[in-house]
Amino acid sequence: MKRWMNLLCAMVAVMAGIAEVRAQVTVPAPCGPVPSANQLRWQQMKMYAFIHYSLNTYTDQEWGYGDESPTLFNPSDLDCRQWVKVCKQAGMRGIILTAKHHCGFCLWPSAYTYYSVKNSPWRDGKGDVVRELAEACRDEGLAFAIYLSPWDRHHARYGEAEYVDYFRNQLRELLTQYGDMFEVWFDGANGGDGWYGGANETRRIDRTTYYLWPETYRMVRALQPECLIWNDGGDRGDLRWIGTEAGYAGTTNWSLVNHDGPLDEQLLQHGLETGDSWVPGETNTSIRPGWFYHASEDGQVKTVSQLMDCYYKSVGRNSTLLLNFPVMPNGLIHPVDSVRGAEFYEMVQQTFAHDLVHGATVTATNVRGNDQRFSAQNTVDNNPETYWATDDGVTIASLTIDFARPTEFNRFLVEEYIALGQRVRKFTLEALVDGEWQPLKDSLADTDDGLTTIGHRRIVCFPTVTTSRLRLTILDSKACPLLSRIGVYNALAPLNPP
Ligand code: FUL
Repeated sequence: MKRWMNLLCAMVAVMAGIAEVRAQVTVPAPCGPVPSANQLRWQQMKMYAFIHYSLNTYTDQEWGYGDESPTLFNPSDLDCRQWVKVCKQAGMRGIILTAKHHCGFCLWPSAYTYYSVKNSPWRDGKGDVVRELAEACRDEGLAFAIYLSPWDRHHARYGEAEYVDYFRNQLRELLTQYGDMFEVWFDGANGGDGWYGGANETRRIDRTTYYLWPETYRMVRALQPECLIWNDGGDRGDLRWIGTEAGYAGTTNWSLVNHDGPLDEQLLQHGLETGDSWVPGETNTSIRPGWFYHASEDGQVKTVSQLMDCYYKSVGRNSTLLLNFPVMPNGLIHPVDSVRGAEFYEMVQQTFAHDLVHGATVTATNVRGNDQRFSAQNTVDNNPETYWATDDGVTIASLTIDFARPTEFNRFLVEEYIALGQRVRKFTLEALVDGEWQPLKDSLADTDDGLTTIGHRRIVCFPTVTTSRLRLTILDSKACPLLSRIGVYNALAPLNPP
C-alpha cells in the first residue's frame, strides 16, 4: 500500500512539474517596432485600385498645367458602378480616387474653388464624382480612399501660407462629407512650373516644411481615426512608396524605416532592418503605361502574366498592390482593362485554390516550450491568430512538411505573425529529391542573396518539383521566428518570360 502511495505521490509531483513548466511558457515578446491596428487591417487588403481621372483625361495629358478649362469635363456615360464592378472583378478590395491631381481640378464641388465639376457641363454642374464613387463602393462592399495632390498648378497662392489653408480645407471637406476612408494619398511630385492663376512661372517649395504636415496629420487622425496616411513628399506617414512605379518591391523588404532622414530608392524598395518605425511599403503601378487614359495606349494594357508578375513581386514580397485603372473620356473604364483585370484575378484564385499542405503533416525542430499553443501545425490551421514559435534564443529552426506521397508544386507561401514584429532575415527551402535535400531558389529574385525577409507574406516561385517532403529552414532571425501560415501550390501558368 505504501509503495502505491509513494508511486501516486511521485506521479502527482511529475504532473505538477509539467503544469508548472507549461505555465512558464510565455507568449513571445514583441520584437522591434510593431504595426498599428490600422496598418494590420490595411495589410490584409492586399490589393486595391487607383483610379486616375481628371481634366487630363480630356486633354490627353499626364500632368495638366492648371489652365485647362473646367468645361472640358463632360463625360457622356460616367458610371462609378462600372468602375467598382471592374475593380471588384479584378480582386481589388478598395479604390483610391484622384479627387484632385496636380492640375488642381476637383472632382467634387469644393466650396473653396470654382475649379471643379460644378463649373463643368457634366450633370449641369450638379455632379460629384467623389460622392458617386464613395456610394458605389459602399454599396458593393469596397473600401474608399482619396488621392489629394498637395501640388496645385492652378492655384494662384501656391507657395504661400494661404494655399496650405486651402489644401487643408479641401482635405477637411473630403474627410467629413464622404464617409470612411481607408487611406489618404499625398503625392510626392511637388512644385515646379504651372499656371498659378496666370503667373505662368516656376515655384519651388520645401516639401518637408511647407505643408505643415504635423498639423494636417492631426486633423486626419481626429476626423478619420482609422485612415492611413501615405506621403511620399514630406513627413513620414503610415505607409511608404516602394520607390518605383513599375510594380515591384524588393526581394528583401522590411516594413521598417527610420522616422527621420531621407528615403532613397534603396530604402524605399527594401526598408531598413534596423528602422525605428513600422512603415510598410505599398507598390503602385498602372495597368497601362500612363496613369491617365490615352487612346494611343489601348494596345499596351498589361497582360495577365505581367499582372501576375506584379502580384508575386508586391503581395508576394511583403507589400500591397495598388493597381491603377484609368477612366476614358466617356466616363467608363475601357473593356480591355476590365477583362484583363478579371482574367488576372481568376488566375490568382486558380493558382492559390488548392493548398497542398492540407492533409500534410508539419513538424518542427523546436517548438516553444514544447507547448501545443506554438506547434508547427498552427501554420496550416487556417487561423491567422495562431503561429509556430521557437524558444527564445532559438533563431535557427526547420519546419518539415510531409505530404506522405510524391507531390508536384512550384509555389511556396509563408507568413510571419507580424503583430509581434518582423523578424526573419534569411531562410531556405529544400525538397527531398532522390534522398537528398535540394535547394529551391526564387525564380523571380533579382539578386543571388537567397531567400531573405518574409514579413506579412512571402511567395517563392520556382520550377515545378516533385517530392514528398519539403523543408523550410529559418537561418537567421532577429528573435525567435513566429510563422502563422505556410502554403504550397502548383500553378499551371508559367511565369512571365524575362
Ligand atoms: C505620381 C504623379 O506625378 C503621377 O501623375 C501619378 O499620380 C502617380 C500615382 O504619382 O507621383
